[in-house]
Amino acid sequence: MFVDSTTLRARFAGRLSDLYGKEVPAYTTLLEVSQQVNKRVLERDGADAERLGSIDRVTAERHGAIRVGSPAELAQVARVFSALGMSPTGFYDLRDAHPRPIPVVSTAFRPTDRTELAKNPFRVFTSMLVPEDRRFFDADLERRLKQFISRRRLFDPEVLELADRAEADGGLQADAAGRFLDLATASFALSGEPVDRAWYDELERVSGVAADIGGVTTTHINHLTPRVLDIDELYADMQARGIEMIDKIQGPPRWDGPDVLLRQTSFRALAEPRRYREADGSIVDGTMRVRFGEVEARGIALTPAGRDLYDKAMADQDHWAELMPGSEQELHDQRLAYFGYRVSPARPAAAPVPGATPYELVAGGWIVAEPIVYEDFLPRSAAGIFASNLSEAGTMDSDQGGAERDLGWLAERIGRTVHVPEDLYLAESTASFEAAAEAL
Ligand code: OOG
Ligand code: NI
Repeated sequence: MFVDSTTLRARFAGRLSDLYGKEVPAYTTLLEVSQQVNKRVLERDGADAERLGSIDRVTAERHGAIRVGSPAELAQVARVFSALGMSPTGFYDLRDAHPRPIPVVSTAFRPTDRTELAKNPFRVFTSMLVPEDRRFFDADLERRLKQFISRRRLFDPEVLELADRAEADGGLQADAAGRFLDLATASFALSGEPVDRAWYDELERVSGVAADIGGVTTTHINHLTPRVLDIDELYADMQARGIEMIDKIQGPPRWDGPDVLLRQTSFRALAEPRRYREADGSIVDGTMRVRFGEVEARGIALTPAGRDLYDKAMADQDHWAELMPGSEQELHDQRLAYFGYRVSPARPAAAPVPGATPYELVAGGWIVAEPIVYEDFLPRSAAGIFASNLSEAGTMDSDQGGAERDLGWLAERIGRTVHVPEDLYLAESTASFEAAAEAL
């Protein structure tokens, strides 16, 4: 039997969730609490609860985070995720992030098509170290880091070969699919390989994230994040269960208006057992505390104008409710958020004037606007999540030059298109409007 890329993606997300639950037990608690919260919100709000995605989608929804060391490694990650119908989308530069700079640039692998997102929206935030950035790494450390990274192997050649086949054929036959899922999942497990203590510590003095990436010989899933419909309620429930959360929810304050973009929060996972190789060559048991639990609530995707307003309102959170429009209708009419369109069942009998805009057709009652959910990430939130889960401050010399990186650079280095999120939302909005206008 043939297993298509959509099914591969759903199965992979499930496998990873099982793996992470075994490795980080608090994640299983988080899943339980998320599902309870979602059930309560569905009972409380009825159809409104599903306005930004069906309960089936939201229940299965996860994002993972992984970290790699070089463009070559990122290109391999892209092959694996491509087999699952996930493409690199967005570019995030965390190096000038507040409150703490992180020496990585990132993208997210995700499905880009609405129907694929509805079937399974699994996405993976993927960060790549920038050893060339002199603010963090001097020339000698850059050289040693690159050498270390170029010598390791994150993926078995077989998994890459199967991934290429799945990408070319849109899936794999059952046996190959099973093998691919086994190998791909195992690639993201925490390794039992001893960690070179001196090397890890040297990198950790620069940045905990640099050590997590370049101080070990494998990559691993750093966190796996479920989606909840009421993140304030989840936060309170987790605390009531004795799990210590970070001190706030990243993103806009709780309010009565529409949810926009993303709100996230997290807790630090317990230290996990890890073996170390000491300077004298001896192997000792120790622990490492790098992974965590995160949860998120998603809102409407904002246009660039909406994003500017969001940034202003975030900088002045006490006045959030005065700055942000309090209804979806206003977000739509002021072109601050992205909407899809469908023909209104209650439309007037008379046909609209040809060439009418979405705004005119909505105002005249011919079509209805429905919010498009934000499928991406936020540098501000990402930086907050990174920072809140690091123990050491790290060191940075801001007098040194950074290395220029942007979406085009990333695309070229991995040999693939990196999608621009706003382009995808706009294309979706336009296509749904054209289909609705056509149907009228
Ligand atoms: C990624 C942090 C960013 C998010 O949800 O914004 C992130 C990481 O810790 O590797 O996952
Ligand atoms: Ni995350």
